[in-house]
Amino acid sequence: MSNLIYVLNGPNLNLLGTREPGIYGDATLASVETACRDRAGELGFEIEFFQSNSEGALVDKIHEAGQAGAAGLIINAGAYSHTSIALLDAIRGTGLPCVEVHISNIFTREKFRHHTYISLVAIGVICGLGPKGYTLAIEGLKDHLDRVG
Ligand code: CA2
Repeated sequence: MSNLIYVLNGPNLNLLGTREPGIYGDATLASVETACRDRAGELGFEIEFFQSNSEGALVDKIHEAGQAGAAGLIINAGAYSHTSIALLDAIRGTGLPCVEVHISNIFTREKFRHHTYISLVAIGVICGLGPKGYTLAIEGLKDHLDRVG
């Protein structure tokens, strides 16, 4: 089985650590990437880490993960989580196990954040635990792969 996990980030997450620390904390996306690589390495995985503000670029990256035969996907699609049937279809099309991550607790925020399309195909959803959610997602994905392959 592949040891490659794709960690994908959607719009505005490149701004992490620069604004709105009350909601998203002060970690930068670069520090999230480092934490993901470190934890994945400890568990025997490699990471392809990607951020885009463009929905189409995220769809293309999901296709790439499928074609690469990745072990799985971790995705924080940002606001596209709440709007994008295209991302839902792309993830479903890969057949890869996917863990959805949100830094903030989307259920204590505006009602329009309470629904996500990606949760319809995710094996699990982590939200509200800050950037720690990404490394927890790696652990959850590994447990899933150990159980069901
Ligand atoms: O909590 C999350 O991780 C979100 O996916 C973040 C998205 C938001 O639209 C989702 O509802 C929940 C927004 C990301 C914006 O990130 C920023 C970080 C710092 C400064 C400004 C934006």
